[in-house]
Amino acid sequence: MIVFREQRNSKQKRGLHKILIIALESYEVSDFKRSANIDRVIGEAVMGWLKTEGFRASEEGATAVEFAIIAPVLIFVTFAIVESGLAFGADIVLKEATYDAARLGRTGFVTEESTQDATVKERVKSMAGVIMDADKIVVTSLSYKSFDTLKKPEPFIDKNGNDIRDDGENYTDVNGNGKYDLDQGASGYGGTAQVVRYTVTYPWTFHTPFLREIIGNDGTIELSATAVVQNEPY
Ligand SMILES: [Ca+2]
Ligand SMILES: [Ca+2]
Repeated sequence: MIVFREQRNSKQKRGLHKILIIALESYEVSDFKRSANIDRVIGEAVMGWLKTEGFRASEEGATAVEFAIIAPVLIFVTFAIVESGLAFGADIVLKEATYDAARLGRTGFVTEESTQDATVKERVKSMAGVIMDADKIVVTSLSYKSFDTLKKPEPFIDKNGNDIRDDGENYTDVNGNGKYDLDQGASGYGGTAQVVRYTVTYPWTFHTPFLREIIGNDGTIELSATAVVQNEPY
């Protein structure tokens, strides 16, 4: 637990506050899209502050050293909080975009001189693109004849009675892709009154170094959203 002692000059607190503001101001949402270097942003903010007022006026060497140790920790914790908040926000935005695109998809609406695929994807990307890189958003959809068959495997004749489909056992190629599938959904947006499951994913990347260490995978997590709708009888 890090606590500033009250009797100490409040200059340190003001200094930290100033560094945080400088760093946060220069570290905008758009930086996440460009994979900005957070080390550089914080480094420049600290150096900028030290140059202007820093410790030049401070005569308490020990306090200065103490502050120099604590400041980076507090700054990184602050960035971790900001980054986590942005990731949660992005997750909510992605879910909203997915629901909205699914609602659009169920009407069969197609933008003039476009396709349904392009229309649906454009809706997701225009909504979620405000906080993430639209080019990295992946939209997939699978259609089913009814809710009963949602995510169900293609039916097969279980000759040897082991409850799994073995090579050579006959099956019904529901989605017509020429092979047996554990999910019988057909790629696309389905026909009239069919059930369609929309899935949207995004590789969200954290930039704070110690957060990246904790998360692993180069600081990238997959945000995912799904929506299931039944097409209108168009
Ligand atoms: Ca079998
Ligand atoms: Ca199949």
